[in-house]
Amino acid sequence: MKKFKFFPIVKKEDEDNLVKKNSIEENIFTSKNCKCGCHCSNRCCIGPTGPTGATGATGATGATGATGTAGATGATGATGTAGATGATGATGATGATGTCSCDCKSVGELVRNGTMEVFTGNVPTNWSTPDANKISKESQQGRVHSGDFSVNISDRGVLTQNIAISGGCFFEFSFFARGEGAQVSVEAKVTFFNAQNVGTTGLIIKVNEQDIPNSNRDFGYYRGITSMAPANTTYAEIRFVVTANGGQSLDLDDVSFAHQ
Ligand SMILES: [Ca+2]
Repeated sequence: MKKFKFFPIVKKEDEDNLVKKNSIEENIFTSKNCKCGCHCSNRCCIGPTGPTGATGATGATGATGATGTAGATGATGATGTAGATGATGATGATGATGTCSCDCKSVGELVRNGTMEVFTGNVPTNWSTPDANKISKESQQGRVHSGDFSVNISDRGVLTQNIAISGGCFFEFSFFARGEGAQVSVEAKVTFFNAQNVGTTGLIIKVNEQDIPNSNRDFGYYRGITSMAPANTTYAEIRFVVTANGGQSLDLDDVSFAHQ
């Protein structure tokens, strides 16, 4: 019986790999045992150095360095032109209510004992006279305007009162009077005085004889407004001067002086 020898089947791909493997092993073998210029010319190991390759790409930018020291301050420049005026601001809030410091503000009645209700001797308290014999307290019915008393002033009798005031104001002056007889006249005068006692007339109310009521329970009411007291006024004087004939006289009551 004929014998058959079996050979392994080798694929084409395996043959190529085998050739490649042998070639690599051959080169390795050659590199270990040969040097260029030796007798194994057909198996020389390494060829000459090739040309330098192209320059590689530029690397990434490095980190920023530290900030340097500040330079010296430069010279001041010229002043620029003024800008346009700005718009007006909003109106501010209303301030607190002020207090009146007006010296002419009324403080009420300024005459002391103008009602002639209090007397010191023959003279009403707070009033003055150069001759007390011409002044007397009157209490008869029909001869008193109000209260219990009036003051009686005989011929050439004078009755005054000084009242401290400030200048620059107007004042209202008034009184009630009756004649104890028809031949009685009276001049009532307000004079403003400064610190040097220099006077300025502020008001004169003059009532002639036969013009003053002289019946019982019948008084005349006289009233006037002064001129403005000079700025340097320190006090006002109220002065009554009576002229009467034949023992006649004037009954006076309820004198008033106040800021107008
Ligand atoms: Ca009286």
